[in-house]
Amino acid sequence: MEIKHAKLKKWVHEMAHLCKPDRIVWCDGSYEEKAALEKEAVSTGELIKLNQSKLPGCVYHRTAVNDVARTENLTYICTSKKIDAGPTNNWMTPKEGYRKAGEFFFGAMRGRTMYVVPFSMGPVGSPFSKIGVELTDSIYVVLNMRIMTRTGKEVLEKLGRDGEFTKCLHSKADLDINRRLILHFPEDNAIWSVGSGYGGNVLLGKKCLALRIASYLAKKEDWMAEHMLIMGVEDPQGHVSYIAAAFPSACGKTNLAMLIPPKGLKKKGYRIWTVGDDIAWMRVDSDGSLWAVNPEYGFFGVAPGTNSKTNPNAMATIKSNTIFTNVLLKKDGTVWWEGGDPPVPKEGLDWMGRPWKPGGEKGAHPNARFTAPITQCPSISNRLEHHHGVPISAIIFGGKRSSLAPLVYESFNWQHGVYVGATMASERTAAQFGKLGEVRRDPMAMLPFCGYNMADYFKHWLKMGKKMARTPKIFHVNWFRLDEKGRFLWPGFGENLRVLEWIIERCRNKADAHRTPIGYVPKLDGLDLTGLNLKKKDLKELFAVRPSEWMEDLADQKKFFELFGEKLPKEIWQEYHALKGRLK
Ligand code: GTP
Ligand code: SPV
Ligand code: MN
Repeated sequence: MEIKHAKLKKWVHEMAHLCKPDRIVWCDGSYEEKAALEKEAVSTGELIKLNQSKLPGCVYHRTAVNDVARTENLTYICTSKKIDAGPTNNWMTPKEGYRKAGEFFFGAMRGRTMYVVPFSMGPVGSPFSKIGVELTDSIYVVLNMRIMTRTGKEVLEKLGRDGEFTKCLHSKADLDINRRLILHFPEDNAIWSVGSGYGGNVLLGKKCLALRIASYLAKKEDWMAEHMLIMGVEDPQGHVSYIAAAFPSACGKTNLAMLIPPKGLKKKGYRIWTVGDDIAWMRVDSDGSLWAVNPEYGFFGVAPGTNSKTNPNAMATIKSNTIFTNVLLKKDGTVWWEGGDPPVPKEGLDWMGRPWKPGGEKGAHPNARFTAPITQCPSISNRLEHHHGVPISAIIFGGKRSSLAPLVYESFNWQHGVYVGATMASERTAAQFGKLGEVRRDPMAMLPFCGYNMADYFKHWLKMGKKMARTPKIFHVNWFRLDEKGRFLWPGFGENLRVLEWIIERCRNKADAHRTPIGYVPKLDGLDLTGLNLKKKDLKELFAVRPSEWMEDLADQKKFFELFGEKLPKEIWQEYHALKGRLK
């Protein structure tokens, strides 16, 4: 392959000089290349070929035992000034970052191949897409990037002789957690990740580029990069409303994006179209509305809990050409996970490769994942390749809250909605290292993904609202409220469409609501609950807004907001005091 981009060639050469690979391979994205890479990875044990008659094109991978989720404590924003990273990010100067990680990268690819993977986030050639080039010594990463992004020759052609690209360097090195760093250099448009082989740490187009670097670019260039699913809800008249929803990691984005209507609502004629399940890039278009594209091209979804009842579209998507990571490997060369389709296998090898039998430890890691092409999803939207994306009618924030937040509420206006997003909180899941279940503040589900000072990020949200002729309405949902016995009050999954129906009707001024201190909540008979056996008492509890609990939450919000000092926009404090006033 002839490389016309002089800067790219020079950078690849310099990085090879640092990492010292035995050889450099430029990936062209061809089918032959994929087959050869798979063959090599199978020969070294990096991948296991699954049963090709039952799971055609599927392979299996296990990560190192200490490398199963994003390591937020080792993730840094490297800017010249600390204030630009803000109080919620780990920070180093670029100089220190390059030096520290440089030591780990030095010679790390000896005896290995360095693969050069050009990729496009967003359709190749769309004016809203961004190009990156990832250098990696992991075939697993190359194969995942081929699914998660648009890769190959066309991307290099698009880049031309001098196109802008994000420089992404990855080496698994020796997978040592003490020599692991995930560094972002927004001022240089560069990412360095070393010492890990886990998805979010190493598929550099995803969280690192499409959120951390992109959020920084978006602020500069007046657009938004968000941790949001995008879905179309087609109503019985055939009108499709598009929704973008931000939930923290492992809080239900993939599931909502692929929802299948429950019986009662299907009869009415609802249908869901999936645009994206994790990341949204949004701009104000010439019509003054907010438009969104999904920069990714695949799903890197949580396997446990996924089955033909909870998410039939996901199950159909992962029947072929899928990479399974850290799930249970069955005797017949197929896979399973906790909360997967029955029957529970009688035996198998667990995610660490040890013999497994039911009743003991988990067979799959709770953060086990599948990587699957988005084009295989039965509910895929026909707007996927559309360069302008889809117009957004509603933005939804949500988290895992076992109490406090009602099933759904609507903010009073954009500024109040930004405050609702900024005060999001959620219980910690298996998607990141740390104590499970602990409630942490996670504004807009972006706490681990905002590439700059979050106070400036709130300012940016407020500013974007002013740029729009029509702002989407902003809602908050909570599928995870518990009863006194610790059971979910709301059945969730497909039934969530009942809440989406109310949301869309609110956007069209067609549904009634009840004004509470925190926002508009549906009336008790406001949701269509046909076919659901929900007790009146539980429904009341789902919609309950308790001022004393909210006052406690306000105290926690205050502590969080004070981290930002003078930088926090005054509008956020305004909304905080207004809510306090309404609660009294
Ligand atoms: P990331 O890929 O980490 O960003 O996660 P995500 O937000 O896409 O989460 P996902 O849809 O994969 O769901 C994570 C877990 O939440 C799974 O175990 C689901 O079974 C569970 N879940 C999803 N939706 C619901 C729901 O409506 N109710 C309940 N109770 N659980 C849900
Ligand atoms: C998340 O943790 O939010 C994910 C998975 O979507 S990862 O790519 O690992 O970040
Ligand atoms: Mn995510």
